[in-house]
Amino acid sequence: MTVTYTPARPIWCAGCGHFGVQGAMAHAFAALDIPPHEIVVLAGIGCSGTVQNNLGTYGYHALHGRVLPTAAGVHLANPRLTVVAAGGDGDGYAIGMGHLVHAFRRDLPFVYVVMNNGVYGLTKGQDSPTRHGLSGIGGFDAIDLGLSIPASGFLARGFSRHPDQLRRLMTDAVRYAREGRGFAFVEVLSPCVTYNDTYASWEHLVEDVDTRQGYDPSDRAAAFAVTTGLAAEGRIATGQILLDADRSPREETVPAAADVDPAANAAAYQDLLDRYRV
Ligand SMILES: Cc1ncc(C[n+]2csc(CCOP(=O)(O)OP(=O)(O)O)c2C)c(N)n1
Ligand code: SF4
Ligand SMILES: [Mg+2]
Repeated sequence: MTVTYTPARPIWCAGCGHFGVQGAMAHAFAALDIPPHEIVVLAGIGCSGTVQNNLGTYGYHALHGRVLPTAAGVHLANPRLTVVAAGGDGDGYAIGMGHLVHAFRRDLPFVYVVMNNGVYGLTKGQDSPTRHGLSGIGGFDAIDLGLSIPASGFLARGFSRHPDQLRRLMTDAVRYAREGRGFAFVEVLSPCVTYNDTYASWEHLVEDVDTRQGYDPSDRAAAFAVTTGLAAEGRIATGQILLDADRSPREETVPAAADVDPAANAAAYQDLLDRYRV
């Protein structure tokens, strides 16, 4: 089956890193030959929060910071869908931060892509939780948070300037979630050329752990030592940082078909309506 994904007209500034993220998503969907009607891309609020408009899949624009619970709801309502949540560092790590802890902990099988540019691009460049110092990054690190939660099984970081690496990571993430293995988290260093142009500085700071001799992404403690060690040198780990490749699909997270059948749940639904109407 040949599937083509034709973007609409993105509203981003020329050179914005988010173009690379969109390209990697479209590449992953095509490489895995997923029919567009089986994919839902949800996004939060921000420049990053418009990516779903540019893909020929189902799309949903969530409330600011609430893309993760919304994506979880989509997955639970129809586990056969491939669900990709996306958003910015402001959306995901500031107002939406609490949900990220539960997404790692709960480990539902969908993808979450965070476009990290160190700023709130849409509202003209205020600092996000990840921004620190002149390098434009070095504050909060979501990969380290993910490593600290034992339920996490897929943690990766790419860079919009390195499209081959990003396409590979995105494809692996979508495959992992589509196979029902668990939550696949991909952070993308995605520079904001207008308010925090970090293409050049990040180019010198990133190190792809996949090219490190002996790096084992199934070793959580070693991964943590590498990411924090690089951070202590002011550098940024990219690549497949954690992968629990043996994790099999977790059937217990998928509700039985009857659970999402509106007819079977009509009485409970009516009860909910009655309770919240007053
Ligand atoms: C409830 C609420 N609070 C604040 C805002 C203002 N606001 C819009 S986008 C945004 C942050 C965007 O930053 P980020 O998620 O990093 O996306 P980027 O634009 O950098 O891609 C904020 C604070 C809002 N829209 N809604
Ligand atoms: S303001 Fe920044 S994040 Fe927003 S579209 Fe422009 S370059 Fe991208
Ligand atoms: Mg941002």
